[in-house]
Amino acid sequence: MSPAGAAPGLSVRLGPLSLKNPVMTASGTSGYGLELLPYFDISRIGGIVTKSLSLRPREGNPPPRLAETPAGMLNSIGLQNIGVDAFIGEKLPVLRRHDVAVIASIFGETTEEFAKLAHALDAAEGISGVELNISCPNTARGGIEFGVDPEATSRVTRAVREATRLPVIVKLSPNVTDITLIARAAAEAGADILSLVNTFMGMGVDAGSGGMILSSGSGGLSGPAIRPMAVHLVHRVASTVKVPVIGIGGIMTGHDALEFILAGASAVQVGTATFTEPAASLRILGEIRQHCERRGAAAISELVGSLKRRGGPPPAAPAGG
Ligand code: RRO
Repeated sequence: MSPAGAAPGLSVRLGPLSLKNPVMTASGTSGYGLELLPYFDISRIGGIVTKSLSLRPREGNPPPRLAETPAGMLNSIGLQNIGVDAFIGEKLPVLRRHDVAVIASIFGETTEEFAKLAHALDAAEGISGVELNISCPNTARGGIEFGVDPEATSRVTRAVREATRLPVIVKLSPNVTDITLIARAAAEAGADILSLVNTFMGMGVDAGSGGMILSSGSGGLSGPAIRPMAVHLVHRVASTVKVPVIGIGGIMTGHDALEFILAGASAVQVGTATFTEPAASLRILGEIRQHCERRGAAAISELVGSLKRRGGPPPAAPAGG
């Protein structure tokens, strides 16, 4: 309990990664973080996760590659990005002027490419960690190919672990039969932190024209529509592995963020909300602070995993998917 009137402690520790507060932006939802500067002071949030970076620039998929859905959004961007060298040379020097943890999301088509990316970022000043995107649903090679297979997850995590001293976050896909198998594989191979979930595979059909809505057919579904599924998966993973977990999936309010934190997440990432409200992450941080004050919690860390079963003891890890 906090002494009356004392501000709650919002800093969080995720293994080797310390953040001033638990709210980050999610990869792919605000470019390289600089896009947010016209809207708010990015040094007030816990961290920025960049769009996934590849060794060479990528143009991504042809339009249409974004579509609204009931309570969410489908995307098939196809990993458009400027490439790691341009990020380090052009974006990072500007980001470094802001006191915010920068997490570089990385994407490779092979294990070797992931390791090269991690190595390049290790040498760059101003990076607080790397997030391995082994869960992109929108590419023919790499991405989700790793994230659906415990052995491939293990191989790529180990290779990155050996290539960098930076904290290693592995971002998991929900498009698997048993996410705990992938989570265990990543943790045992040296992941410091797990983040989950990336988007769920989805598809939109325009019944009027009889065509597909996205140029690629299927894409990734995000937004409030996926939140209960994401909270469930975060709870399963946090109950299974010892490494800290970052919760992602349709967080629009502080209350939504608390769902993930009570279910076991030490921090959260805000994604789709940013498309309609660029400063959503900062507002959500304020709402988390108010929630702690109302509950009399001295620190947000007190609430991590504090979920209680209605009328009974705290729940054990559920069996099965
Ligand atoms: O760029 C994308 O299409 C994309 C990526 Br890399 C990802 O990880 N998740 C997603 O929904 N879209």
